[in-house]
Amino acid sequence: MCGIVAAVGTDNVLPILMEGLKRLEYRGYDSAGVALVQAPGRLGRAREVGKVAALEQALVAAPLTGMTGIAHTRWATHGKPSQDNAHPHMSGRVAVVHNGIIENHLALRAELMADGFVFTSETDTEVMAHLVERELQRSDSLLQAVERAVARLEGAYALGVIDAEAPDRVIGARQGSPLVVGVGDHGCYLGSDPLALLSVTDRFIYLEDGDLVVVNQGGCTVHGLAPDGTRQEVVREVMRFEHDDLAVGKGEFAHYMLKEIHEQPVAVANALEGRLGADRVLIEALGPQARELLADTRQVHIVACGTSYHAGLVARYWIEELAGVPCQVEIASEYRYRQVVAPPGTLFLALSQSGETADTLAALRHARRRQGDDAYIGSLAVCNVPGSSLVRESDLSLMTHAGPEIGVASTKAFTTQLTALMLVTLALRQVRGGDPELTARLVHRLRYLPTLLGDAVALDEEIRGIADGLASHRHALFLGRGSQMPIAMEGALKLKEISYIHAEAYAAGELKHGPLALIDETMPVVALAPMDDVREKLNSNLQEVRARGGELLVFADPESGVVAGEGVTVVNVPACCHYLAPIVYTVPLQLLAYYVAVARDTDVDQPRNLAKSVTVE
Ligand code: HGA
Repeated sequence: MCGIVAAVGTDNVLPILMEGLKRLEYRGYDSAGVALVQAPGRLGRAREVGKVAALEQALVAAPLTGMTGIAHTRWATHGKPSQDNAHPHMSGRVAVVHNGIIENHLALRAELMADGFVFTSETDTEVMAHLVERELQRSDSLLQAVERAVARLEGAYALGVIDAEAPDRVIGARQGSPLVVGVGDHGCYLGSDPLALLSVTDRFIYLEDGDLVVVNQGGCTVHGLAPDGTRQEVVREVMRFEHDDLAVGKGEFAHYMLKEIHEQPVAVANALEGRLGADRVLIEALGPQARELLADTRQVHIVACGTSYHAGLVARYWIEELAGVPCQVEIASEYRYRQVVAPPGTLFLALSQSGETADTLAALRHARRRQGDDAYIGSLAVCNVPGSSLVRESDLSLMTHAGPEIGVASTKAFTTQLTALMLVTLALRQVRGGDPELTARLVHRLRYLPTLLGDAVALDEEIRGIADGLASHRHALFLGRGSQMPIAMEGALKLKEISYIHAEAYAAGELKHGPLALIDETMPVVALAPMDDVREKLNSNLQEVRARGGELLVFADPESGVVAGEGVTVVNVPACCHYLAPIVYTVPLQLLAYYVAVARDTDVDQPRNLAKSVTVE
C-alpha cells in the first residue's frame, strides 16, 4: 500500500525522507516521489516509476534539498503506475501526498476543471492538490485551506500537504487511512507507520480519524474533529514504540521472508509469554474485561482478509471443538456489505497483522454500531501492531508480538495469530468449564510449540532440495482435511503470492466431486498428513490421485502411514498433537513457497501487484 513520509527539520530532510521510504518498501508499491520546499516560494519535486532506488538515482543526478518535505511510495488504485501519476501531486504552490481513495474525485475534478485547473494525472489524489491551492486564495493559513479542502472529500485518506509560501510546516490529515506523527529531538515527522520513522524517533502520536495536524520543527498541534463537526486543538498521547529497531534488518538471510520464517520459534514464544499459567491460560492477560466478555459469549464471528482469514478458519475448528461455541468465519470485504444476522451474545473477533486493513476495520465499525442493539457483546482484535486502529477501536486486544513483519507474504504474523487464537480458544473453554485435564495437556503442549517450530524450520535444506521439481509447473493442488484444510489454503496462497504459480486448495474428501478431473502428470498435488482421526481417509484420497498419474508431495507425521515411492515424495514433519499441527505444518509450506519462488527468480519480499498493509478497500 501507499506509504507517506513527511519531515520538518533543522537541516536538509531529504535523507530522512528517503530512509523513511526505504523502510516503507515492505508495503508494496509501484512508484516513488518526493517534494521539498527548497526556498520560500520554491518547490522541488522528483518522481520515478519503480523502486525507491530509482528515485535515489534520479536525485543524485538532480539533487533536491530543503528543511521541509513530503515523500511517497504509491500503490496505484486510480491510474496506472507512471511518472505522471506518482505522488506528490502539485498545484501552484502546493504539493500533496495521499494514501487512500477519494470516492467523489470525478465530481470534484469536473468542478475544478470548470474553475480552470489543469489536471496532469489520472489519480483521484490530484483533486486534493487543486482544492488546497484554490482554498489558499481565500484562507488565512495552510491549515485552514486544508481543513476546507478535506471537508469536500468523501472516502478515505491520509494526507501530507506542503505550501511553498509556508516553508516551516507540513499539514497532515487522517480519515480512514493510517497516519502517525513522529516526535523527534531535531524535527517532527509524519509516517504511514512508525517503522518509517524509527531512524529518527521512537515517540509517536497515533492520529485519529478526523484529525488535522500541523507539524513544525519543534513539535506538532493536533486539531480534532468534534461530533458536531467543529474543530478544536486536542492533546493526543505520545507513545513510545516498543519494537526493537534492530529487528528490521535482513541479517544473514537472502530475503526478509526467509528471515521471518526462521524467526517463528522466537515469535511464537513471545506470543505465549506471560499468558500461560501452570495448567491454564491466564485470562487476565487478555485484558481486564476479558473474563466477563468471554463468559457472556454465545457465538463468535471471526472477520479477516487473506492469510488472517485462514487463521480464522483454523480457529473455527478449535473454538467449536474445544470450547463448544458456535463460530463463523467470513472475509471482511463480504461481511461489511451484507445483512449479517448476529444473535445476542456474539463476540466479534477481528484478525489483522497491521491493524489497519481497511475492510476489517470497516467490518469492526459496522459491528460496533450494532453493539447497543443486543447483537454483538463486544469486540476482540488479534493484531501485531500496538496502537493500530483495530487495537484502539476494539474492546479487547490480544497482541501477537511477532515483531515487525516486512515480507509482503505473511509468515510469522500467521503462526503467531494462530497461537493467539489457541489462547483465546482455551480461555473460552476455561470460562465455560471445559474439562481442565485436556486444557492442561494443551497448555503443556503450547509450551513445547516453539521447540517444535524450531524442528520444522530445520526442514529448510530438505525442502530447498525438492522445490525445483515444483518450480517448473504452472499449476498445483493442495489438499488437507479438518483443521489442515485452511493450512492447505494458506500453502496455496503463499505459492500463488510469491511464485505466481496457480494453486488451489481443496478439502481432500471433496476431490472426487470435481477437481479430480484436473489430475494428470502435469498437476502436482501437495498434501498434509498429520496424525489425526481422518488420516486413513486422507490416505485413500491420495491413492485416488496417484491412480490418475498425479505426483504427490506429502508433508506427513512419521507415523501417518504415508509411504514414499514412485511419484510420491514424503517429507516427515515433527510429530505433534493434532490440535497444534496446523501451526507446525504451516512452516514447511512457507519454505516450499519460498524456495519455489527463489527458483523462479521472483521478487520474493515484494511480489508483483501486492501490498502489505492493505489500507484501501
Ligand atoms: N488513490 C491514490 C492512492 C492509492 C493508495 O493509497 N494506495 O495504497 C492513487 O491511486 O494514487
